[in-house]
Amino acid sequence: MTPWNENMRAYAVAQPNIALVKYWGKRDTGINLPAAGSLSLTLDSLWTKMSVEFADEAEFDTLSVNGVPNSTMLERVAACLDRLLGASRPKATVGSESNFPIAAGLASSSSAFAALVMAATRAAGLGGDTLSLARLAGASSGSAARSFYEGIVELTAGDREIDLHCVAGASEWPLRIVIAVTESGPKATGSGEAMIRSAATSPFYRTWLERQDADLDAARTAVTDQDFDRLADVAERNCLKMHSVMWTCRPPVVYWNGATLNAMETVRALRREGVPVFFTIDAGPQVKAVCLPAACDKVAARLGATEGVRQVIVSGLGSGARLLDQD
Ligand code: 2P0
Repeated sequence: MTPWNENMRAYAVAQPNIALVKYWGKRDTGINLPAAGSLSLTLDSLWTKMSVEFADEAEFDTLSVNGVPNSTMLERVAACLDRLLGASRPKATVGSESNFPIAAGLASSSSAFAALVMAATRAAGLGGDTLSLARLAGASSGSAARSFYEGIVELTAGDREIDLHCVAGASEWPLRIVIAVTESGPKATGSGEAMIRSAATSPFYRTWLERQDADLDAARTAVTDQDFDRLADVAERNCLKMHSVMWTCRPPVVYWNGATLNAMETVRALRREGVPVFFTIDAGPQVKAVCLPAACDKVAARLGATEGVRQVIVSGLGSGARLLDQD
């Protein structure tokens, strides 16, 4: 029996994270174990808040996203709660609120599942240190595990489980992230499905995985040395390698649009001018430019003026998932 929280409800917040060395591929789809490690930045200006309330008398789980009932994500949310508490758990009313577009390549599943696991385990009165909670969240969304930690985070993938640690705290190397939003609608192919397709059909997948440890070592060293140029080189290359794997799938997975290329070219032009900035792109068409704080205003202005860019969101590095007061 779980020692349920007195009122069986809790409230939590988590920030999404953006990977510089990407997670793309699973060692075990059953337990959602990544095939290789990754390194990410936890953001501070984007957030997902999640309220979870269990009720013995409730007949169904319900999910609302920004106040609107959502059936698309309900199955994944319910499966996450079953994994945490068993299928005979009481049904839950789950409410999610985010200040950014979901399922659009802005890492919404990382913050959503981190906040969900944080709130649900507390509502159920379960304990757990940060690493245990991160592992539980990772079983539902691989990237969510990283959102339990602040700043610059490394995830290593063992044969049976993941490990995580903070490589640099949010204030230790205060990088800025400028997100160029080129499209805010949901993507056509989910990243989980695209990863499985990559493993099954891309001729580059095996090579991609073989070189992940070397990229992870290079990125970790660049962070600990605060060597921006080395981090820029490894991150851009790692991103382009991941997209090469996607593009060579059958059928191909191409998340970019014309404005994605325009925004990449803006970042390249800034770099040629000596501005410390580099790009990364996830499973979506948005371009994330990472820069040193002094360059942030210039990067935001130039990306904002790039053809096809609809919105620019600026963020620093943020904290790991945490509980909020109920009211
Ligand atoms: C990352 N992505 O490292 C990579 C880069 C997308 C592109 O982690 O299948 O939605 O649920 O474990 O958590 C996508 O993450 O994937 C992702 P699942 P998830 O950020």
